[in-house]
Amino acid sequence: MNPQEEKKDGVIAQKITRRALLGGAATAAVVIVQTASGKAVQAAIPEAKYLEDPTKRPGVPPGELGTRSSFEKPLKKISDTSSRTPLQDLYGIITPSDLHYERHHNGVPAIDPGTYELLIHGMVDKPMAFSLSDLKRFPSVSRICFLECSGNYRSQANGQIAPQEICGLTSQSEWIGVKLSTLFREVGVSPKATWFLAEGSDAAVMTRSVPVSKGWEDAVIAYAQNGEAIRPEQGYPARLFLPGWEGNASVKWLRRIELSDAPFMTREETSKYTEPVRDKYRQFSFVMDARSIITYPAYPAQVQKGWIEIRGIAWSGRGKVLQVEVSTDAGKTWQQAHLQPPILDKAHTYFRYLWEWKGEETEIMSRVTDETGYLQPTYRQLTEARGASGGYHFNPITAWWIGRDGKVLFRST
Ligand SMILES: Nc1nc2c(c(=O)[nH]1)N[C@H]1C(S)=C(S)[C@@H](COP(=O)(O)O)O[C@H]1N2
Ligand SMILES: [Mo]
Repeated sequence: MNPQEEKKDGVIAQKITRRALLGGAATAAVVIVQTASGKAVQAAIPEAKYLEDPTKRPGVPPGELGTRSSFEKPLKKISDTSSRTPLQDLYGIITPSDLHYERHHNGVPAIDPGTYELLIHGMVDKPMAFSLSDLKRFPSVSRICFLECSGNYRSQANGQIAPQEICGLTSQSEWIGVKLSTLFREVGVSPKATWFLAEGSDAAVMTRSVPVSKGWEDAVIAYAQNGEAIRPEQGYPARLFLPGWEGNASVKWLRRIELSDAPFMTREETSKYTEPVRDKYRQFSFVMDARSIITYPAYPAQVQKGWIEIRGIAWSGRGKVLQVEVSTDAGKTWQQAHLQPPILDKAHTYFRYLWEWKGEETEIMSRVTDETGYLQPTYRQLTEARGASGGYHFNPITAWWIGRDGKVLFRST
């Protein structure tokens, strides 16, 4: 093919200029192309790639299930009771359902949707059992929210640790279901009821006490996730979903809700899911504090000198993200990052900050402020306030160290 012909084709011509401007592979030919403003410029084109004829290789026909490109291999990182979302491989705010983190206290049960029932009883006028199709007959609601385990922190001296390992126990989906308040009205919850027990039907029979006020406010009984039935790993056929609250209380494979006037003091809220604050233990600390992390550049990425778009996610269990600041000088100065819409309530929000790296050794980090004015703390502030490092609800600013060779490593503080 004669490259000169291509100057007639606006679309291809633009691709050539972009490629040439970005200075990719070795170039063997030059073509005159028109820029968007109509100016004629000379652009070099990488010959071999450009001249290949795709009509000689018919593509794969459509299939019943789509596939991920074989060049892309994002994987969850598995430990025995959880698996973590590869945050460093993702874009935007929705976690592909098959990459949603998982945390099971005793495995994923197999539940038949045909015989599934959710019982609501206790301090109610009329105890009722809802089948899955009963739940689906009520008006539905959609929430795009993060779900985060309160144990979502890992610190290691080793710098070869990716965002996934530091905080991959957070993921985001569109959750569809019925508002719990709708079911509360249906059964006639007593005005004296202040807590409810949520019980799962997994082998762990996970139970948590939740304030009734959360049920009236925004709790959802979710049966769908990102356009399809909720996945077995996420609680098929239905789970409790509590926007902004620690993942543990969003009981999966939900089979029973019991209304009461006191918390139930289950194992998950006495021996677990409480955290040290000085010499005391904090219990029922449901809300997830604001947090952010740079997901690019981050280990295992390696960067080159020039312009780099720093990217990451920020979120808060208390509402919307108000601002994200980025530091490229180890926290000495902070610059405002751009928040990429949509900026949703209790949701991962994507942020970007354009930075020219000149090759110096440095540390980059992000910090979020949520709409309540809460500012993400440093590791030191957290450990000073708590009298302990790590534990549940640990959301420190995360730094990435960049070496002169462009290697990016986790900077443990
Ligand atoms: N029934 C039941 N619900 C459960 C759990 C469980 O083991 N069993 N794990 C909890 C914990 S600790 C978390 S962090 C979230 C994880 O939800 P996911 O696996 O959909 O990410 O579910 C919670 N709900
Ligand atoms: Mo969790």
